[in-house]
Amino acid sequence: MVFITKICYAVKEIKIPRNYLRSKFLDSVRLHVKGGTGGTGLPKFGGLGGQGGCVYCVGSENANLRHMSKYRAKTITAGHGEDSRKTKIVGNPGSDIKLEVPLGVTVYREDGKVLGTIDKEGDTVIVARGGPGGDPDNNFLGHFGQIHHIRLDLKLIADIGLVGFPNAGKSSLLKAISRAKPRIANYPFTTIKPNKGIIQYEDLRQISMADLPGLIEGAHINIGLGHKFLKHVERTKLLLFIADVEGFRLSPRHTKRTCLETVLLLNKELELYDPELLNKPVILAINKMDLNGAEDIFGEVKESLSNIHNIIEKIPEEIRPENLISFQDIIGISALKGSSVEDLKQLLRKRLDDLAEESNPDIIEPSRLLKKNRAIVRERGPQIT
Ligand SMILES: Nc1nc2c(ncn2[C@@H]2O[C@H](COP(=O)(O)OP(=O)(O)OP(=O)(O)O)[C@@H](O)[C@H]2O)c(=O)[nH]1
Ligand SMILES: [Mg+2]
Repeated sequence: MVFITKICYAVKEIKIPRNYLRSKFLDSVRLHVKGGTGGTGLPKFGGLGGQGGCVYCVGSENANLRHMSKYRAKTITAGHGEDSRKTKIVGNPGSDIKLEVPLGVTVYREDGKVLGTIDKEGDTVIVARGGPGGDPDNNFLGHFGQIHHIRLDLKLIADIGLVGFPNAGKSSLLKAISRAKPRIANYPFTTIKPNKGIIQYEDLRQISMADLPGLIEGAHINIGLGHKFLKHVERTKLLLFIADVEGFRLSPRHTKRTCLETVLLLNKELELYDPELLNKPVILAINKMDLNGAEDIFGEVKESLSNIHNIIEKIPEEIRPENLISFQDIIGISALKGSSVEDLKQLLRKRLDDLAEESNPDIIEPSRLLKKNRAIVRERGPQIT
């Protein structure tokens, strides 16, 4: 009896994860792949076995890692090479398998070696080679193909990454600035998976922006959603910090953090995740400027940040970052009312254009460009032979 009661209590204690926290977003998948075996040759007639098929990953705009989950706990095997026969002396090669994967995927092998990255549509990485077919070099015996466990790790490719505490208004800004329709609500962790929106300008220029789940104090020790999603800002060109002008308080049990403190904490969390991230250009947008007294707080925060090296000693150690970010711009906005959102939109474009110019200094002279283009057209165009 005691035993049964114990079991009942044990069942009660198992925590069932809340449904809404079970995100459908997948950013890492492990697969088992195998190249096809080469066909056997025919020594009597010098016949060659067909080469085994290979397994490739190919970049595709419409693919998503969820599609890959059907391959879990299975081995993806390419076709085997055909054996050489009296009636067909050279065996056919085995069929290849092309796995469509989303853009932004890095392919790792089990030993951690990077097999390749997929950034553009059609980018291809070979993940398991087929075995060679039987020929005189291998005594006409076909070989096995490669077998690997591979990991597909997705990092969103976006121009701008939104970083901020929960409830700061990241999703509201994405909604105001692009045509994306993220969920917005007045409680922390409304966003539980990264979203991407496209900002379109009048001249049809497009810039992509990634909205990430909120980051909180202690994310490096896995508090909140932790650092799990920060890898998605690694491949962005520019970071946009969003801070609530009124600061943040997770619950009455937690310390209230002012706007300036949240900015410093974001700086610290990014530094603890990867100090390299601090080398990216960062713009700070202070949101909810429509609230009472926001102008005064904005002025104070701006003043403190311009003078931060002098006051950093007075800041408590638990929120003090070692390397301070120097913000390219500090702007006050109201994502809800739309004020200054247009200014921010233009500013983001300008900063990205400046970055593109910096990283692409050799501008080709127009006459040389014409020559180069003509040569390309000649190579590819119709030719009379
Ligand atoms: N007054 C005011 N409220 C705003 C503004 N921007 C957003 N809010 C409100 O702030 C709350 C949180 O907004 P979200 O856009 O969901 O915030 P978030 O940063 O995406 O939050 P998480 O997804 O939880 O990390 C919502 O109730 C919004 O209506 C603003 O400019 N002014
Ligand atoms: Mg959100």
